Amino acid sequence: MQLLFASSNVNKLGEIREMLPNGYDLISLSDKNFKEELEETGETLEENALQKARFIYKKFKINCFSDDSGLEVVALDNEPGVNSAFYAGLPRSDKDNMKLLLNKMKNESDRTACFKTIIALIFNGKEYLFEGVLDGQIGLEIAGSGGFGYDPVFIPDGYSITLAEGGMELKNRISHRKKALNKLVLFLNDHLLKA
Ligand code: ITT
Repeated sequence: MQLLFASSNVNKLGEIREMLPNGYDLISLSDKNFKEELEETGETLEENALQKARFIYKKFKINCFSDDSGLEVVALDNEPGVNSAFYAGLPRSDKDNMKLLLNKMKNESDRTACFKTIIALIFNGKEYLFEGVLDGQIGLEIAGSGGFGYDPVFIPDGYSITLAEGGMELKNRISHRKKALNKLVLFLNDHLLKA
């Protein structure tokens, strides 16, 4: 069965393809020759993920899913959330985003935060949401060079190093994205068994 991933991000595509059960053929927006940027105008990760999946489902009429992720910091009322990618404005810069975050957090003792991924799936016309959360703390300074985004300032619960210091092996094992993906794969496996 064909399953369309509403993203052009090749790293995510490769990761998901490796995890999917045999009965699914994962295709991307590039396979459909679709090159436009998908709109994300929602106020929550759920709204954005659904917005992208609905748009793509309407256009191509095949089972599809999309994802949206972000960092939520308790002391900042769950900022940057949906604004994670462009927190410090344009041009998009991970360094500037982290500097802004650390600055806003400089007098905060509660450094609780989490990374969250929402996957929206439209499967045989029905909508499903899968959530993955990684709990942790915002560090006092930027540390490590692995990963991307806010990895150098995020210390997962149970660890004393940032995700950027832990490297891809740690990230792929415990990440929010992996957890949401696991739930999607369980759902798809279940459907293959029932088919
Ligand atoms: P797309 O092209 O697929 O939209 P993206 O980089 O915008 O990729 P997401 O929507 O998944 O990625 O995440 C939005 C932002 O949230 C991302 O740019 C980072 O700043 C932050 N983020 C998400 N997942 C992260 C992770 O695993 N580690 C560090 N930062 C992350």
